[in-house]
Amino acid sequence: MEQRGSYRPSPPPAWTPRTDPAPLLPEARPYRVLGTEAAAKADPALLLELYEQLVRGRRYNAQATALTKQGRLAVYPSSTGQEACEVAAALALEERDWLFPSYRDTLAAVARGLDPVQALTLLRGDWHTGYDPHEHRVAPLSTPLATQLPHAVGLAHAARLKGDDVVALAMVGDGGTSEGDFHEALNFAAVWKAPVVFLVQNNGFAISVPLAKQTAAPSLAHKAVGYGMPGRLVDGNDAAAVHEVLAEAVQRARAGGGPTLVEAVTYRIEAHTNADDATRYRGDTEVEAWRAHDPITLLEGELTDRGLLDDARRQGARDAAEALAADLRERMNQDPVLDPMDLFTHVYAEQTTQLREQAEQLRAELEAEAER
Ligand SMILES: Cc1ncc(C[n+]2csc(CCOP(=O)(O)OP(=O)(O)O)c2C)c(N)n1
Ligand SMILES: [Mg+2]
Repeated sequence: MEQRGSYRPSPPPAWTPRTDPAPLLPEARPYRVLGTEAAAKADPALLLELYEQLVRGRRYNAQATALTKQGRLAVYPSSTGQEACEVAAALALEERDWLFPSYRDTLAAVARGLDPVQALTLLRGDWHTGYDPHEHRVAPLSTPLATQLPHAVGLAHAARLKGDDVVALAMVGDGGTSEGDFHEALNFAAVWKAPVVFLVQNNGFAISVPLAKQTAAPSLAHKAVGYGMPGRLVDGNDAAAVHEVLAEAVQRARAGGGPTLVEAVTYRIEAHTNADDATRYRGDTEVEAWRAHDPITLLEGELTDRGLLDDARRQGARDAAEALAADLRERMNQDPVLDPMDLFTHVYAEQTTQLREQAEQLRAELEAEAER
């Protein structure tokens, strides 16, 4: 900087250069693998596994949506169109790692091995989480936006302090990035170099609110730079690309390199949930354009092109998906046996006075009803 005159004020005394932002910047365009040179290097076994899981996932979404219409499921936030993110997130982790899903990420939990019916307990309104989070290391599906993120950071940081080789992958929506919890989680993850990966599924909407009304950032991946972690921008419908980017981020976290923020650009094909009418805030043209960029079609094209997918294998994937749907249908059609008093257990280690009073009130009402 050019000096003026003879006056020489000193620079700010405590300032030292910090992180160079350039290496943290995300790609200018969503990273893609399918149909590019990079796809030729991808492991055929992995591509086939991704494909089979995508087909199963799409069928699971359709079946769960049908169950809402039959009154067997209270609500289902479908991830149709977003299956590549769901499946890649599950497959990028080792068994010992932890997944922190949001309410839209049932599929990721199922792809990680969770019982398909147990995964729907919360959305059925039956019980608390409905599964043992420790069994498959899947945290409860989180309905309050972004609250799963500080939990993921806490678990990852604690694991690092204990010397456990564990990475946490936390999933959040584009709308969730406006929450204070998002900021707090990313800030401390970076300061502590916690082994955590943040996957933002930018599906265009937070219910009816489009991304343009959500943020003025150049991209959601750019937010990473402000926290001092790398941001990655990936085509969220390209299963091979999402898997590659997440696997790299997981590896980086495991090696002590700290967190990464991944923005996967995708689209919510269905309405927000069965309780929402998406035609009130978006047009068919947009939906059709995304249908033409379907995650299953994209991967099927690559596999067929490379001679990796024959008719028998394709049929096998469809049959497995049908079997999953049939099992889901059958078990979800059985009436659950529930004790309303369970509402009050597993809330606090020590019951509060208010909860005790409410429990007594409910018990009295249930007894009175039974006598009638
Ligand atoms: C803390 C909090 N505020 C508001 C809501 C109500 N709410 C439920 S879903 C949703 C939209 C979230 O959109 P996004 O994060 O993009 O996820 P998507 O549903 O698209 O997967 C809102 C505002 C909530 N669940 N939690
Ligand atoms: Mg969204």
